[in-house]
This record gives sequence, structure tokens and C-alpha cells, in this order.
Amino acid sequence: MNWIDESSALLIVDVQNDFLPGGSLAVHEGDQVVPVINTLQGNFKTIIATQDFHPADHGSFAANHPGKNPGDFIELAGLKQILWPVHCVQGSQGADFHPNLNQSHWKKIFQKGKNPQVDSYSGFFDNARRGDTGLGNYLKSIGVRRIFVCGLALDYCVKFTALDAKSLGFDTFLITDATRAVNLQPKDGESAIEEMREAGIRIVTSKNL
Ligand code: VGL
Ligand code: ZN
Repeated sequence: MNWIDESSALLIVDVQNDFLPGGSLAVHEGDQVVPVINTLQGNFKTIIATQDFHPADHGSFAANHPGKNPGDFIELAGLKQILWPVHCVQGSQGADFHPNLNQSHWKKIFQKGKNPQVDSYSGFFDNARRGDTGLGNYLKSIGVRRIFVCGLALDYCVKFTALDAKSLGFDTFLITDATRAVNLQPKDGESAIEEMREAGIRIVTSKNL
């Protein structure tokens, strides 16, 4: 109770059309986070969003690797990379935020995944931890110490964003009813929550904030 204080920020991860039902990388029930997040936004002074924003030639797209399919693995930036359907291409409707998501109080949007040579699940760093979006320094510069993470998808971008937030020293919370998992394997969402809990991230619901 009363977890939200003056130093708190709500971080809304990738609530974009391609991750919602009907999108190219649709997350089951992904649209159900929208009303929950809109209600949550009323409790925060600082609201930041991330946006997956790939060039069309991005190396994480199966379509850019002849003979490969979504779900196959390659090596990208020296890392094991799962291949995705084409999604969140810069300037496409799939990269836009859900039309009902209230954007009117957002302080800033941080885009990621713009380098075709490396994927970027976290809103802070690319997967090789070379590129930095500036999100961490920005949050520190405005006095944020506590971060509440929500959005899509729980087992990818939400998880890596929350783990990086924690590793950068922010007091980090995951809001479980404001996120949904891709679940390529049926338990991926549950495992992601367990991994976050073990890293010291607090697991909460929007009802007990
Ligand atoms: C995401 C896969 C590929 C996400 C982004 O937002 O969770 N997942 N790109
Ligand atoms: Zn992506």
C-alpha cells in the first residue's frame, strides 16, 4: 500500500498495434492491459513509454533471412537470436500505440530496436548492452528512484526492461495485471515473473498499489 511516491515513474512498455490482437506479433489478451494502464496513469506524475521501432531490414525479422521462419534461431550481434515476424516497422500502423491508450500525460517516448544489427528488448539497452537509449540517465536526471513497469510483452520487453531498471539501482515493481506474455512456451510468462522476483523486483497488482 502507498507504494507510489513522489519519486515514482510508470513505464509503459510497447503497447503497440503489432503486439495486440490482429497485429503481426499478437500477444493473447494484449488489449486487456489498455484500460488497466489508463486507470493506473492517473496515479503517476511521471509517465514514460517505450516503442519498439525497427527499420524494415532489421536482423530479428525471419523475412530478412532466406529460408528461415519465425521461431527459428540465428546469431545476431554475437548473441542467440530468435526470429520474429515483421513487426513494429518505423512509420507503419503496427508501430503505433493502441488508439485507446491515453498518451496525453506522457513525459517522453523512448524508441528502441532501431539498429538493424542487434535486437533490443529492454527500454534501456540493446540485447548486447552496447547501445543505450538514454532512459536510465533521463529518469535519474528528473529524480526518479522507483519504477513501475507494465505493458507488452511480459516474457520479453517487459522482463528485460524491469531487470535493467533493477540493475541500474531503481526500486523496481512489476504490475502483473497490466502485462501479458507471448508464451511461445506455455510457462514463459510465469518463468519471467519468477526470474524478476529472484532479481529483487517487487511483484504487485494495480489493486494493491
Ligand atoms: C517484443 C519481441 C520482439 C516485445 C519486441 O515488445 O516484447 N518482443 N520485439
Ligand atoms: Zn521487436
